[in-house]
Amino acid sequence: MITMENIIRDGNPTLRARAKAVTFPMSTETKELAGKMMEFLENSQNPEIAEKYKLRAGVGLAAPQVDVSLRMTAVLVPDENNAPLFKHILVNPTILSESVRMAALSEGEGCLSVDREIPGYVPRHDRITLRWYDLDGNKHVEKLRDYVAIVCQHEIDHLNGILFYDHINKENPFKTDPSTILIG
Ligand code: NB4
Ligand code: NI
Repeated sequence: MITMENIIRDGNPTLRARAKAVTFPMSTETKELAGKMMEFLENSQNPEIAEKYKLRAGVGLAAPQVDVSLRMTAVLVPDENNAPLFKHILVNPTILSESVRMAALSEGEGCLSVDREIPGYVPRHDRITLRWYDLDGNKHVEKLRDYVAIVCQHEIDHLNGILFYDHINKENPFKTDPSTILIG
């Protein structure tokens, strides 16, 4: 299983690299990695398991965070009843279109690869149209909004070597333009 020891931290050059596209058919090894990434998210959201293995809670995990420079990420966003609202392995995700309207999490963002807390709003597109492939190579296109859209943008940033704090306003971390909506 993936634990915090398998997650690389800010300073490791893999986190700043542009990850390579996954080619199809996917290897058994890469499919197994995808399964383990999703298992990590499930474990991290289970209070008993998270406590036992000292896992930080996560709603997303990108392959570069486990030092595999491939364009693949797991996303597990639960609803209020802890039922999966968005649960997908995104392979070669691409944002096809994005809203002009921006959104940011009111609590800011944290990253499993960044050990310190960095305060500030992270402006992202409020709505995106996302294309991705699943493990079998089937194409998916979905319109995503608000929280789910923000999580997917954080994960896609990892595939491009970008970390959340790159987006925070250096002079005034909590400054956003008036059209940015706050979520959560
Ligand atoms: C990715 C997120 C950071 C901001 C927003 C949030 C948590 C992460 C990083 C956007 C994407 C991981 C991947 C949380 C969390 C709310 C939902 C459900 C029940 C606990 C869980 C806690 F843990 N970020 N952590 N950070 N990353 N919400 N929640 N809750 O997930 O670095 O690149 O279980
Ligand atoms: Ni992250």
